[in-house]
Amino acid sequence: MDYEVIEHDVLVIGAGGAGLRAAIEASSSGVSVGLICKSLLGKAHTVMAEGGIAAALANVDNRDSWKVHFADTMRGGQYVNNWRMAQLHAQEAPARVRELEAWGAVFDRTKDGRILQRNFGGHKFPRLAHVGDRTGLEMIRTLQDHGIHQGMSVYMECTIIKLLKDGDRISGAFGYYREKGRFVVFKAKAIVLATGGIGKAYKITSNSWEYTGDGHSLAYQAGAELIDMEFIQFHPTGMIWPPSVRGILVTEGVRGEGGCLRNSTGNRFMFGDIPDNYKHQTADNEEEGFVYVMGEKFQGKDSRRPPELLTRDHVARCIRREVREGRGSPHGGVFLELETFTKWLKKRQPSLNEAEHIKKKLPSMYHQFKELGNLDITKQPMEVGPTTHYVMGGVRVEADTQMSKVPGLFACGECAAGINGANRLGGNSLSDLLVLGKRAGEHAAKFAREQSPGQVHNDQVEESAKWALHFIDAPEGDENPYKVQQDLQDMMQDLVGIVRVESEMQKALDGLQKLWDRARRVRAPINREYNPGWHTCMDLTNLLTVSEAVTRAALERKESRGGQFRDDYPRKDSKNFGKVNAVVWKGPDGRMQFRWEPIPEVPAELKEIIKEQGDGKLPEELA
Ligand code: FUM
Repeated sequence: MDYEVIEHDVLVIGAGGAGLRAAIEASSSGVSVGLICKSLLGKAHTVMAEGGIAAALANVDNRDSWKVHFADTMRGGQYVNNWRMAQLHAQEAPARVRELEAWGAVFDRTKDGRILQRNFGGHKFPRLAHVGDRTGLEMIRTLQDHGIHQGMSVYMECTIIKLLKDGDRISGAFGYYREKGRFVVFKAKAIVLATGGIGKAYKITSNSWEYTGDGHSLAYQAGAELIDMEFIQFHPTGMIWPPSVRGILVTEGVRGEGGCLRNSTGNRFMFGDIPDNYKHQTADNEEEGFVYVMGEKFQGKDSRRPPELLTRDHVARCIRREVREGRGSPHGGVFLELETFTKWLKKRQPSLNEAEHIKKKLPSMYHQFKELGNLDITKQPMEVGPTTHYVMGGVRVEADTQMSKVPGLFACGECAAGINGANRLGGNSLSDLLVLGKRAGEHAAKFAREQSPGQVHNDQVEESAKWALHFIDAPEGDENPYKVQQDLQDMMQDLVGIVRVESEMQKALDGLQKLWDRARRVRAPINREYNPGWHTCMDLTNLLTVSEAVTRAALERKESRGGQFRDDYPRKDSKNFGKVNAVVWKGPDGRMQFRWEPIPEVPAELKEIIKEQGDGKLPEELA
């Protein structure tokens, strides 16, 4: 086989926020770093975290602290999080945000010039540092500008299809350049996976074409374990009309800026759905456009919480219920309007120009709806519905270093798991990727410095190249890769979506077997150049692997918790599932294996923090 060979100490696969932050850290420690982007540098799902970065800077409410952020993250994750990751994240996020600012990120400001923070679902205090509704974009721009001056080499439009190993440890990666289809071998002492999520396994998603679970699947094939794959986050608000833009994100920032959800009768239905653990006192004053739901001691002007800002899993299910029970909007969603809040604001600030205020706070949303939906959000309500946004599950890694069980293989960002437990709070992904991305880069560089290079074995390269080429050359295939992908997306959406039941998931497992068979027969028989059909043939292995992991874990978890809602087990079952993670891995026979693994015990001092922040209850009582 003909292929280029490139050598680095550390190879980072994925160039969104997590990959960039890891690459910056590794580069700045003096090792040679290669950064691989599946598409162009700067095009990453990170930009879809629009509303802000969660960090307890306490600029808007000085009662905030890492302890409150930690407790909120554990509560959001329903106590199946990795406590150590949640602790590191909450403690280190403020420093990472300030560092980003020092590297040139522009943030909206408080009147006295500090970084402004807004409310977001499940965060007790206004905590999201933001730039209008373009925070993820600003983060990528900053990291990219800073990163390219650190001396890393960037390989764009390059896809990795196999991790190479020397015995147990990582020794490199094999892939191809998407344009010409040329093969490339990267030799590396350490690899960081930062490939993002799996949204393209579903029909309705905020994710773009790159998010096919590559890192999850590469790690799984290389012998790492995946955990928590049953927990999928359906963001409550995606666009639903016109059909061509269905799933595109409508930032939670809209609700953070006072947006209200209403059904077809005009009822603000979230008022009727405040779970007991949030409902300490509800100053149910609809006229004022919001309700206090976070408990007396957290009340105050800046900690008002509209019920629309309950956690995403809860809001998404309420929207689904409204639609199913015939109270939806014309195109099958609900309405999200800004008028109630801007009217309320106008009463207090008579000079306010409501339309300009909305355009200033939510510039991208204004343009998105204007251009894609021909709708003016300053005057008309948006139609929104749930969209597959994020997977809490991913590669099982060690909390402090982010290394998986495969020596030299690290993972961070969405493709790693642990920090979010059963459900991620909005804004925590951006701070997670800064905190744990930095740690992954630091420890990958350390690992690389301490190791001599592993061998790249030619038989592994030849086998992968042969596998890749058979989708073009082998005569007997009769399946269209796009059709297989579409059938998978339809099936996952219908049978393993927001609300799940045993019989449907069993059907999905059978369906997955058939899709695996069909995926072996897909072909894209032209040549390697500019052949997206060929790329899809290869993506299918990743998509099917992650879909099987989601389905198997979701079937085993016979309870409802966070991103997993079972209609046949609608309650949390603390006794059986409150202290365990679902683990899948590839067995020696090539089949997916499953086991439950106990979650490490939360240390006493952190239990105390949770108790103090969470109604005097210990995590084991709350899980
Ligand atoms: O709604 C949003 O802006 C998304 C944020 C996130 O997923 O963290």
